[in-house]
Amino acid sequence: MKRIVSIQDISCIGRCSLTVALPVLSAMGVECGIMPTAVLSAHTMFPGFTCADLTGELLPIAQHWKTQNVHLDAIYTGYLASTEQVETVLSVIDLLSDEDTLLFVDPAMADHGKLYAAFGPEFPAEMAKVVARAHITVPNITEACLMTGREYRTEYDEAYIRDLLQAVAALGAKKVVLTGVSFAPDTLGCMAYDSETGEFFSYFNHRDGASYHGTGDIFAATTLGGMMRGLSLYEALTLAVDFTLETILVTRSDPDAAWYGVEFERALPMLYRRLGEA
Ligand code: PXL
Repeated sequence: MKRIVSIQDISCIGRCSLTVALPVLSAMGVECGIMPTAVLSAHTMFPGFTCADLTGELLPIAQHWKTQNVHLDAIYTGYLASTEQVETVLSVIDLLSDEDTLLFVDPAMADHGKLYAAFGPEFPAEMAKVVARAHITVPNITEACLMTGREYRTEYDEAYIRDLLQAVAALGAKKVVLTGVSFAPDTLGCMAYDSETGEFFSYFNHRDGASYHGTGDIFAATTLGGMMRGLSLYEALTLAVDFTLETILVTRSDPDAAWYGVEFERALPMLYRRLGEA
């Protein structure tokens, strides 16, 4: 079984980051170790959230694993707690990566044109240092714009998305996937760019009107899980778009979903089914 470690926060309530990555990757048949970057009472959309930054724990955890020869097939970074934490995370990546460790980076820090509450304007340039190392990175359009200095637009064409993909690749990432891309009112999906082959790829499914918190984390975990199970990036992205939509469709009637996240638990059987067919 493949073993990965996910470096992101524990938000104690409000499905996101590790409370999404762990169950999704487990359901996909991938061992998911964790390295919590912070413990928050709830994700940062909840007013008054508490946050204990765990920067001081990260290197000791990594050093211990090193003494135990822990092998990681992938390192998956998500929400990081602070600007100061980024250098530590880079050291952890250096310490724990072998030549065959996939570095998968979700620069989870912003959406809908705005940084999340915990971050100041200096943060995107720091996060760009992690993205620079990535074999695969999965920013949304806001995150890509903040890291590349491009203008954030809600109306755009394919040329705008291609330029953004190449701008993120120019930071150093080998394969870039932009999430939340939509060229028509009733479709939503992703567009990807492989800087080594120069190829672009996109996949779209039906767009549900509502937008929910934590779906970017579901998309990221599913993409990585698919790849760890032997799918190509393109097959994994197709599964991730379809599964993310499914989590939204099963959630429609839940009035709490805007805060507590989508009821992805009810959609997990789709992952078993689809991986069984792969
Ligand atoms: O889903 C991204 C995310 C992860 N972790 C925390 C967050 C958010 C988005 O707001 O606040 C703590």
